[in-house]
Amino acid sequence: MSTSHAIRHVRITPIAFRDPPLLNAAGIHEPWALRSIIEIETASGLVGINESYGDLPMLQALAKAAPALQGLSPWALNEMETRVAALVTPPAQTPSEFLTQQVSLAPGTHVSKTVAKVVSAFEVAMMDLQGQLANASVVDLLGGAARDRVPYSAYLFYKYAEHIEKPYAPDPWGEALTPAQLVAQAQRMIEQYGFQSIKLKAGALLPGEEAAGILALAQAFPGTPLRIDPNANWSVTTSLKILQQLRGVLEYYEDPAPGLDGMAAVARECEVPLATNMVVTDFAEFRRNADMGCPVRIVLSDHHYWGGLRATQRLSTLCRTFGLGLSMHSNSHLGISLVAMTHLCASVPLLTYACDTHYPWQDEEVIQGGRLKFENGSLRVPTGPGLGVTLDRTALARLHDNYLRCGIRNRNDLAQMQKYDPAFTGIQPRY
Ligand code: GKR
Ligand code: MG
Repeated sequence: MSTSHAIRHVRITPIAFRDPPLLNAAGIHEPWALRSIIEIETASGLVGINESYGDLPMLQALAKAAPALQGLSPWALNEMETRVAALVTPPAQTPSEFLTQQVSLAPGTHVSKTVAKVVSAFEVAMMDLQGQLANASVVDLLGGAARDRVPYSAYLFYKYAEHIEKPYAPDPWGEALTPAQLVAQAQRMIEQYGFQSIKLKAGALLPGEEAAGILALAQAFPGTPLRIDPNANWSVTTSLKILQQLRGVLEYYEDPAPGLDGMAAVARECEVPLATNMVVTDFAEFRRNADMGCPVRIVLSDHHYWGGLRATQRLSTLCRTFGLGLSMHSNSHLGISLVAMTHLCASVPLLTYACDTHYPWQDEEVIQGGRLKFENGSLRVPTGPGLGVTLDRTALARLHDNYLRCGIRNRNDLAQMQKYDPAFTGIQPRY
């Protein structure tokens, strides 16, 4: 390859965008969600882009790792991984740090995943460059499309009508704290996006209220696959009690109880498959699940912390070998992440369920052309070179300005909830 395509510059721009007051096991979303936009530029002036986490430790890790790319060919992904690992491998964690992270809902803050997260952040931008060089889309670089569109699910949240701080006008979704409000939220989301399956983020209200929410959805949307995800905020006993109430209604049961041992205890009494983005989050944990006879039957992957698109393809092969299902987890994100995920999901033959996405909860965008359009709940795989999307520089500047002014530097759903309820401890499992 001509050296003119060697990487000569890496730009990381932190951004913030409006995020509604969504409730979860850890607390509540802050008014602004953070991400980083990665731009990798070659000496020839091509720019590969990507989107990743925007919390301070991630920004620091990206900055520390950026020199690893200097002079590298955009094709040299393996060399990039070796260099990144040498630069950013974190020190071993104390047992208490490790435990805190096991229950964290924001995988972007997991120190143990620093290398995987940085590799992923650079890999996607380098593949965007590769695509521009080869005039091929990322899905083709990944081996070609197994499907031309990727299905997503309606990701429902209990929520307040507005943030306590009121930094901008309330979002159009309104309050959702009762079964009727939840059904209205689902109706609105499905009408707008055409989703054909529904996930409820639980672990926020009393478990019985959340079970009532699922039962109301089952009645309102007969035949639509339903999932519930309390993010390990229920004990094994509570998980099993709620399972009884939801018998015959769930497509899968996502992270009801804490830890792989907790999940295994639930699995012994449960005919519904268990899914996770909390206890199988890397290859070592995959092995532990396999050693235990696979109590978790569905892995909800996320290329942002599994080590990238190619690593997730390896995970998909493993899932096939062990007879496990595979789908995708999400966090608050914009279109570049959604498009990268869509290329990836189009490339894996094994994609057993519609993927999660927070996209309907966002109303801003950083790519040219604005918000991406879903058709019947699915997103078409872009066909242009690389990711097939480009940065809207005016929007990038505006979202960076949000970041500079919002004052948030690390996502903290617990501290945010304590503004509403100073007695809230966030200790899990709460029920
Ligand atoms: O956005 O509140 C949220 C979710 O709870 C998110 O943080 C989780 O990581 O969506 C995720 C999940 O499925 O656990
Ligand atoms: Mg989950």
